[in-house]
Amino acid sequence: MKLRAFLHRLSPTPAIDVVIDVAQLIRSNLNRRLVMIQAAVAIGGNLGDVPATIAAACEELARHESISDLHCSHLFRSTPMGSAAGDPFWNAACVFATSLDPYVLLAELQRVENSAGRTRAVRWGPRTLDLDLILYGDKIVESETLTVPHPHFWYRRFVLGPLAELIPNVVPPRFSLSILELAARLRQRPFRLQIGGECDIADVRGVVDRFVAEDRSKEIKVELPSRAEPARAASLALWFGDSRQQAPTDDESLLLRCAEYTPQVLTDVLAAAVGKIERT
Ligand code: A4P
Ligand code: MG
Repeated sequence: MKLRAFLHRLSPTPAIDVVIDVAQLIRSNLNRRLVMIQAAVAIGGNLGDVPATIAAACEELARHESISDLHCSHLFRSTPMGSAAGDPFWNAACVFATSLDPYVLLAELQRVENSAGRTRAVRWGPRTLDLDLILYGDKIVESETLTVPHPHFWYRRFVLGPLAELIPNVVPPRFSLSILELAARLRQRPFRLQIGGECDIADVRGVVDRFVAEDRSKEIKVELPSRAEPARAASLALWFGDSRQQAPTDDESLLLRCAEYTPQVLTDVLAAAVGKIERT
């Protein structure tokens, strides 16, 4: 205001107001562009020439005017998660600085998915390209259309493996472990799985036994939750049902709240947590 009065004194014409307004608009736009947030994106696909699709997607993102310093991980091969998932997946990750707001960034990721021929007929079905926003700086977003940090990244080897190449020391908001530590925990053997909540434990054990029987090397040790032995020692704690107060751990990053127990939920979570990934 002081500046406006000063300039008016120098040039007492209405045109000076227009000049000042335009200058302020340019300055606020420049300021907005200067706020760059580091975003982390998980990349996956198992339909078509996925390595070529991933390379094209990374190039397209890197060319975006509001994205800079884009780095991509190596490509990984991974065991498919989900009964309808289809063939083994290719997975990767990229990190970049962006001035896009998280919702605009999500729309941009979906535009790139669509341009790679992505269809959405089956949940967790085979796909040409999946781009999930895992982290957006240290921001937490919880809405109908966007949850960041991504709610399921922390128990998925096919997300953590590639991400650990790029940002090993980043500790995601609400977590007490870094990306590298979260990835290392899933490689612990025996894999200590704690289970609790409103489910039939014998039933759950049956599912785990069938899962392990397919590949003995997974060495999964199932434990019941107990206050005496905190879940911090576990590789993963699953809580079926939503009675928060009875949860067996105070470390939310260890605990997956499965709203409803089905053998498929447990099998999918286990496949993501202990399934093989291989860097290519
Ligand atoms: N959405 C909410 N939060 C986010 C976020 N942080 N990032 C919403 C991206 N999207 C987010 O996603 C469904 C909706 O989630 C979006 O409309 C958005 O508003 P989608 O991509 O259309 O559908 P989807 O991919 O089937 O669901 P989702 O939840 O992304 O699936 P997942 O969990 O990624 O699982 N096995 C292996 N080995 N490797 C894989 O990469 N991927 C999947 C897909 C299954 N099995 C896999 C892999
Ligand atoms: Mg997705």
